[in-house]
Amino acid sequence: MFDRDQLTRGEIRHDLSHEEIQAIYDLPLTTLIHAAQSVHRLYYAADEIQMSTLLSIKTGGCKENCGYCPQSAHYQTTVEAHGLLPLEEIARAAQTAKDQGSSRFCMGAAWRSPPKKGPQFDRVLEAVRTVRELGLEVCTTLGMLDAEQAVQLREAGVYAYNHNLDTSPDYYEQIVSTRTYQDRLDTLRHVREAGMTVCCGGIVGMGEGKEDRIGLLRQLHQLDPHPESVPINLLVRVEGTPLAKEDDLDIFEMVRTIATACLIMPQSRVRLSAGRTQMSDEAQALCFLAGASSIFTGDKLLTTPNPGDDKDQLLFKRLGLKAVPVQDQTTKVSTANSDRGECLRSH
Ligand code: SAM
Ligand code: DTB
Ligand code: SF4
Repeated sequence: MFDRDQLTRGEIRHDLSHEEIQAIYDLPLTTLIHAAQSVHRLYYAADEIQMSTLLSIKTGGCKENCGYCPQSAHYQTTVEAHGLLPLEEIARAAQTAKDQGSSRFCMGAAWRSPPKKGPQFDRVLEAVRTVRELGLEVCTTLGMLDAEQAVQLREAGVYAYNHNLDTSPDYYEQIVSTRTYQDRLDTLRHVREAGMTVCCGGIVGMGEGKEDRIGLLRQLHQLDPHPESVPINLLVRVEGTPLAKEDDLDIFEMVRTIATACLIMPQSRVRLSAGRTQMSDEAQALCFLAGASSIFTGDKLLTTPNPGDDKDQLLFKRLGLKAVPVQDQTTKVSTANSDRGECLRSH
């Protein structure tokens, strides 16, 4: 069995079994939260939350059939599709995000994978350079990447690439059939090999069982190095998608997922991602206690609602939390090592 002391010392491991991760997940909630918060403080300031802002730079009409996603062309939702945004519009949104305290700007596109070379991909690369010039950490999430595209994005200045595993390998086929789990792992390898940091997590509340949440956590834990960012999304149920009528998840399952992620990937920044509009302030506070130290800001995620800056500022004030300061990112080298250095520094 795992050594609890080893765990709370924040040691980096990749070899915990399903049963060992389950034993952590099943700890009394008080013990689990205390352990996760203690480990979190080894690497991060307890009162600092990273603010990340999303912009959908190409919306809807996606060829994939991810059962949760309002942007899939397989489902009829109210999402208004649009092509790749003009550069000026992206630059304006990034400037606004910076002015409002965000340190990371994440551009998302509803693509199976970005178009190979050509004017569209060139515009994405130009957008990356523009956002980086503003001094923001640039994140992109554009679907599957091959090795060459990953290098191009890295050279343009992408710091982090988001590509989620979504759920356990066992439950995955119930949710998506147009791309395999292995396709996702291949993209993550290309991202890592190109020298970008990895942002990879999943979604809870899709009707999966506890064993699937643990299965997802184990997949993330086995990635070596661990993803620098781990977004945990609570399903946003969107009318028209196959998961629109999914039952509510007991919110403590989300809290346990976050705390376990913090314990089994101690240096990773765990992000309380989609689904905050469905959560009470108290539930969000529990997620922060469980070690979540990042959120998406603004009143919109990619296409669905998010609490918005006024609500978040009030919540932060009540909880005594503050944003990770915006540092000039223009000279930051996007390698895993520099991100780990930053984690250690911010302790
Ligand atoms: N098309 C790209 C891809 O799939 O990687 C990038 C955009 S995609 C919308 C980014 C992630 O958002 C997905 O991997 C999924 O984890 C999350 N997501 C999408 N729809 C969601 C929903 N309704 N609720 C919660 N998370 C969602
Ligand atoms: C992630 O894990 N969550 C964000 C970000 N990465 C790209 C996206 C959430 C999307 C929620 C549904 C929507 O707004 O379309
Ligand atoms: Fe397309 Fe990404 Fe939505 Fe899947 S999650 S349908 S790949 S936009």
